Amino acid sequence: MSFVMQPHLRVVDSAPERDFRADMHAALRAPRRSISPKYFYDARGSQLFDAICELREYYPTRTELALLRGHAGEIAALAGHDAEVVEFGAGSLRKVRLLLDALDSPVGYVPIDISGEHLEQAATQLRGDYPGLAVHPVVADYTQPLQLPAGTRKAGMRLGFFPGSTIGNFDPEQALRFLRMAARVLRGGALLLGADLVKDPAVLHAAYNDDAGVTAAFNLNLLARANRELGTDFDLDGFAHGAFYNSPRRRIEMHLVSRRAQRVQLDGQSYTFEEGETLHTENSHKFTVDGLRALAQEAGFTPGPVWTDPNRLFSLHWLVA
Ligand code: AVJ
Repeated sequence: MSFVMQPHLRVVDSAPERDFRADMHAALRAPRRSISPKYFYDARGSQLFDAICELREYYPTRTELALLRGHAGEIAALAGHDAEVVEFGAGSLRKVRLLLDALDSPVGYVPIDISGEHLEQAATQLRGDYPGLAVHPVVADYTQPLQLPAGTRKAGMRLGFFPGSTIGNFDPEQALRFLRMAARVLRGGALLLGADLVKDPAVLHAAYNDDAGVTAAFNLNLLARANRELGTDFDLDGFAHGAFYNSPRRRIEMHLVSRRAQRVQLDGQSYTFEEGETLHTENSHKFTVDGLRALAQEAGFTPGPVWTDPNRLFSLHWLVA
């Protein structure tokens, strides 16, 4: 590719950086532009996401934490002793700590994440706090077919953990593919899955259009990251945060909306944006309890207990693999 030849560019030879560059080219070339939300999560983006989780308007994190706390005993009973926890994405340590604290002598923790740096940090912290726990991080993209290290000796069930409604970032077909893969690697065990629920669109709208503008900053950080890592020249003032509920498709869509006609350069190529043209940065699908259970069943799980909060904002599913 031509960009390798450009001496003014800092070329970091890592798979994630190459993917970001290739995916940004593909996004900018396409007539309807979209890029994976996985690129939100550089160091700055992860910080902003943590700030989102604290927002008054953003109910998913605190609701799910309350469900985990409130049903820790039932979850522990279902998991039995000596479980090995496999987390898809090394997300917030807070959630997995709650789970590990609830479980009866968990023997292993296998976090899977595309960011090796993020994984190492998570692993080091957990090793310090859970001396008896075998922590085996796996650097991988869990949207791709996956091999896990052989189960820990004397382990009980393999318990998958996929909190935060991250499953909502997938299209329905991708979600099915992910769940099929999860059912395969967890066979004989179970998956504990968090899924955000369909609800009053005004509540959803507020959660992705917070008054403090943190979600807007999170969305725009994608362009700032591209400028830092890929050498693009996105004008951050030239784009606006756009988030709306697409009700037929039951999803929040986030876009970066061009405020005017403009050009962006990447690796010597110039791309134009018309006023109002967007780069689609995220889908966040919402589920019904029955819809999620049907999807899991289609993927090879046997749906078990479901826990929801009194306002039915969020759901936590026990799915037998
Ligand atoms: C981490 C994907 C579940 O979709 O709600 C938060 C990410 N985007 N605010 C979500 C997000 C905007 C979040 N997930």
